[in-house]
Amino acid sequence: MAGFFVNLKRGLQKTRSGLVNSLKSAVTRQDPEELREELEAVLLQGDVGILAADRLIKSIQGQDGDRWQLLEEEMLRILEGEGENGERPPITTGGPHVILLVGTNGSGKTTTAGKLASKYAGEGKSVLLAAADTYRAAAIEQLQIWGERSGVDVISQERGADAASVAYDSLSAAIARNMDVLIVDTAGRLQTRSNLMDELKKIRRVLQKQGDQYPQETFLVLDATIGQNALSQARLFHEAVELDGLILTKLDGTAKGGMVLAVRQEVDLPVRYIGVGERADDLMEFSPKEFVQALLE
Ligand SMILES: Nc1nc2c(ncn2[C@@H]2O[C@H](COP(=O)(O)OP(=O)(O)OP(=O)(O)O)[C@@H](O)[C@H]2O)c(=O)[nH]1
Ligand SMILES: [Mg+2]
Repeated sequence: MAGFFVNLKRGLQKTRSGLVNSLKSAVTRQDPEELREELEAVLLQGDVGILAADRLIKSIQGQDGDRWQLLEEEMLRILEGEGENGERPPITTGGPHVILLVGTNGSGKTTTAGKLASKYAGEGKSVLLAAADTYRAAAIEQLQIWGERSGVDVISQERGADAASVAYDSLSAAIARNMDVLIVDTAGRLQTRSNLMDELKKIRRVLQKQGDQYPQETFLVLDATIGQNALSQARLFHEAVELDGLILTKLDGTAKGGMVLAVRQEVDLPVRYIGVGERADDLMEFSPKEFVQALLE
């Protein structure tokens, strides 16, 4: 098995031994009412969410086939989504590909920025990091440590500087230096605080000033351990800054990895990466098929 898949399975270990083991026992129920009740209890316990749980239960109820297989197929359909699951814009050579990371406090933005920088640098791309979290000096240092590890420069200003100005300068630098990728880290903020959401809108606006294409991708970084709260976070951030996708972190730390299904079902945004640990290679490109396989097989 590829190292990637082993790592993914290891990252999902808690969910595998919590949710998946109970599911295995639930699907063996013969009485239809018992089957429904037990499936529902197990799925909700695993944070799969009402709507996705309903779909999964219906995919088995009254069907003849192998129940495990039916479940696997329906999970895949949920994760592949229906609407907005289009291709990601390719990283071209016509100017930097800008990735803007947003999210609530402690969701894993800075770590994800560092992991992404390391990933792209490892692929031979030229990468720049922007420290647009100017609230805490520690935030800038944290990003610099990630930058040093992968040989990536970090554009920053002093603590307290205007975050949008850091974003603007970083994009100018990325253009001037002919960089392939610019990753912008931002401060954690509550989705319900309108002044903080306005700051994010301003960051997007100043990036767009340098070209309509910027930022090519805005990702919400979501902590997978917060459960159904993630749904309202995703909706409000999407309203404010038009997200292109989600990054779910800390899946290694929860038995409730079913929330990946909940967000995919209830918020029409693709999951692009998942975080399954604190190391640089613990960020994985999300593939519905591999995810379902690593979970159920
Ligand atoms: N186990 C695990 N820990 C993670 C993962 N991603 C991030 N973390 C940890 O979560 C904590 C918070 O991560 P940060 O990257 O600092 O989060 P942030 O969103 O930048 O936080 P603020 O800037 O304060 O809003 C750190 O201890 C990270 O190491 C993950 O996928 N798995
Ligand atoms: Mg941070």
